[in-house]
Amino acid sequence: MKYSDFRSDTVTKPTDKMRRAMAEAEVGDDVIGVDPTVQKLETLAASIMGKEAALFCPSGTMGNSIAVKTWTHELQEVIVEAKSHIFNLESTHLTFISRVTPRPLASNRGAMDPDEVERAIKIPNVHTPETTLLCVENTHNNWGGAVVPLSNFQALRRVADRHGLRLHLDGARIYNASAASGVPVLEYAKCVDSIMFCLSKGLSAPIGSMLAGPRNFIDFGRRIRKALGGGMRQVGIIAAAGLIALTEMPARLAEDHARAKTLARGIAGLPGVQLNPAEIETNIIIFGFEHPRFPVPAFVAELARRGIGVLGAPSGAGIRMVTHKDVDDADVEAAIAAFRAILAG
Ligand code: TLP
Repeated sequence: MKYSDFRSDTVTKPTDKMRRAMAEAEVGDDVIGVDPTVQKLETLAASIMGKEAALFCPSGTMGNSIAVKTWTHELQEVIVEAKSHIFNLESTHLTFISRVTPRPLASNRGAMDPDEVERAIKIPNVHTPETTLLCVENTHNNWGGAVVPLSNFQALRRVADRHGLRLHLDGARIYNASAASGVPVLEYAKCVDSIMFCLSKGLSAPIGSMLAGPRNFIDFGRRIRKALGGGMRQVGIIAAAGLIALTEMPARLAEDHARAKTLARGIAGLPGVQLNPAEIETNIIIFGFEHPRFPVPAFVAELARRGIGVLGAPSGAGIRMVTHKDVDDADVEAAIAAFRAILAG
């Protein structure tokens, strides 16, 4: 039986072209700074994002951790969005690595209210931490792949400038945001001091994320990456796939978004499924699921038994499904059929 894997776009396998490029990559010791393929990737990423420099990181998590560590120091506070990856899955890293306090703020589908952000900025005194960094996420994973509008970035930039805050973008899926909105990635990147984006999700590279920003930020970030154990040697072998991810894969993301819409329309309205297909903007579908016969884990297991991989949503009461290069129209049809067979029975 075929397994249709909707658990995440992180499951994408490298393309044949990536594998060939990996086999043939020119490499050197990147810790010494002599891997030509990594240098090519870092230069390209920096220029696409309009930043002075970029750093190849083993994961998005490490890219975000380096950014927070580099922009802050202890006794400081970071404003984060309440459902963001940085807050929900990385706040222990913020406290462990950077020793800063995350201050979560609610949002409208990932877009924080600039006035609320302004009110949350602390005037430092002997009692309180100083607010020095604001983090945003686009697309917003936990808000079901919602696209945060460029106008929100511009408004947050003005707030950050008024108060001397740095602005960091967790743009793990910034190319999905761009594909859905038509806004070039550079326009989002222009509004922020630093951006992390992943090559290993919808763009299908096997490993790797980029962190881009000012030269001195990246120089210090390179030291932090080494301190965290992320200094990698002949890693051009991985960067070679990243180059293809960056140059060739963004163009196909609209296909994933169209499939997510088809999938959402196909399962919305089935017993237990709480989903408004109109809210699906990109490749992530998160929906509430409540069914008298199937608690979420039982339903997830039943789908898996029928060859459909999904994950329980981070909130616990729902389910997440993600479309990507390695699921096609037949996988979407199979998923819809499995949902119908289980729930309509
Ligand atoms: N997201 C993963 C899981 O961690 C949930 C996924 O399957 O979606 N920022 C955002 C917005 C992310 O979604 C992720 C990973 C990261 C950062 C971390 O990237 P990695 O997994 O490369 O450390």
